[in-house]
Amino acid sequence: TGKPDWTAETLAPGRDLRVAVIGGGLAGIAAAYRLSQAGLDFTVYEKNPEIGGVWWNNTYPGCRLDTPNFAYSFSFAQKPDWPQQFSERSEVFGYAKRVAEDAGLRSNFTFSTEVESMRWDEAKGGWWLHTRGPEGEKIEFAHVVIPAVGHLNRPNIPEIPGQNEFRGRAVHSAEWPSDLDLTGKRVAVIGTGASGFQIVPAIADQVSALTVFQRNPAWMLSTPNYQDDIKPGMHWLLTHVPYYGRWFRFWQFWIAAEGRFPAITVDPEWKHPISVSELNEKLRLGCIENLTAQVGDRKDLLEKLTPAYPPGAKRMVRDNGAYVNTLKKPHVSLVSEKIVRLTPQGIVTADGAHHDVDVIVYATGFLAADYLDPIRIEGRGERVLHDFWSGDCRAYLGIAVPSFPNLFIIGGPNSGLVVNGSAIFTSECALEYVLRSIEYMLENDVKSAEVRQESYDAFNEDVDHHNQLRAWGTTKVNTWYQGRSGRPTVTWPHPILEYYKRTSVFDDADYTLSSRG
Ligand code: N01
Repeated sequence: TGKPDWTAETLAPGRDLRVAVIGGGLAGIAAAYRLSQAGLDFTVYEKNPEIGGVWWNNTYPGCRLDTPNFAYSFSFAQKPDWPQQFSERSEVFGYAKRVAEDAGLRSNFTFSTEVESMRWDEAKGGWWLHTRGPEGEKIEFAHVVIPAVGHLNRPNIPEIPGQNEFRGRAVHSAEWPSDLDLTGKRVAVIGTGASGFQIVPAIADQVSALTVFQRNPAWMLSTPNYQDDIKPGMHWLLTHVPYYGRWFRFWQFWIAAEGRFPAITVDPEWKHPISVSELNEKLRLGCIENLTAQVGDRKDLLEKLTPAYPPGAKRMVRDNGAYVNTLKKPHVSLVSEKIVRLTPQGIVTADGAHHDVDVIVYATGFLAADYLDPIRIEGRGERVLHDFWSGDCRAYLGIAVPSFPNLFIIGGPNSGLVVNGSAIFTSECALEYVLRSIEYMLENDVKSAEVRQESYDAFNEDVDHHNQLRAWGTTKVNTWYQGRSGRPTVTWPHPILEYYKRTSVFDDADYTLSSRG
């Protein structure tokens, strides 16, 4: 992806084309960067009081990247001096903030402002946005809207009987209170995905007792060096050798991440109760070997921590050994019994045990299935996006939806590299496509562009078919990348390069276009 070789003024002098971006996380910052390079008039609406999205929200102890930094950073703002391969939250947040500030983009952001609803206006060829911010409700107009809200922005707190009776403090991982002091407390962590996995070792030494409630274990991807400094000499190479950073990024995408792709691909001839192919089995056995070495004589842990689904069926966690070491500590216990209810003093599990706790940490993930909720989006013919999707979000290239003209999503449905890549990369690819769409609209005096149903259907058929050929498509296991029907709604099922290729061309044959004249 790169700087647009056009500006709004050169293509359509004097044309009023306003763009609204929803979300000021990393995808929103990338959008702001490119829109500003193209000289477009735009506003980014951000519900938080600060830039950064998930990196602003998530301040829980131990929060860090689980995708290598050089891949998880903007192509246009490469940073040669990441202190670690998998940086801590403050480092990533600081980077995002600096990129926006150095490019002078802050003034384009409207903070603490939520877009509550949007309605398409056929006559004007654009969207009315109802926003709520510090100055109350406002109605604003944009010709093009770019939602960049991500999938993981609304905490999921499961309903558990007796929840309101619990007298201690209960917090969600993504809403960590700055005044929460866990010193000497008995703490429960519910959930063992990426967040729980990072929180457990980070708080263990502070608390008097730690009980980890696991429903399904996550496969652990051995990453022994994620807390170490980057290898000696690396900073020098990145700073002094021309294009070394680009080469290194390429290596991380196409060799390290893409290299994992065959191991998550289903072999229809392969018959095994858990794994989906020979390479997947190799990966599974490698993970088990690593786990076996870590648990030592704690065979009870080996049994509890070994997943009964293939690796890659849901996101694997980055493991530097700290999690299992923590579980082995005398004041830490791992409970795999089902939680049945809460009491004023703690948690009751299916075996009848009562676990007394002072604090419950819900590391229970996000409401990802209702993508773009709670924004009510009413398109052409009064079609409402969430009714149209019914919990199964879809979009052509993850970007465009029939009946919703001039609405271009980045980081949208089925564009995510959740097992083998970086969300920033696919967001930048989608953004490149959106910029090409706007370029086309300006060049051809287009008022509205609505993706054709046939292109949308063909795209969805293709992703649905190919998702079934991946470990996450064939396995019935809970993940945040399924819609309500169990259909994978987040994952891009092809190699990384394929998304880059498909988003590098805007084909007007995919759209119904109306002109301004
Ligand atoms: O959420 P999750 P997360 N009772 O949905 C359990 C990104 N991320 O916040 O597996 C008991 O993965 C649930 O159990 P099960 C990353 O992409 C990145 O951890 O469904 N347990 C699971 O264990 C990640 O994939 C970083 O059976 C319940 C856990 O809660 C995504 O965010 C760091 C339950 C939820 O796991 C989400 O991660 C953190 C219930 N009723 C997160 N309901 C980086 O480092 C749910 N669970 C970049």
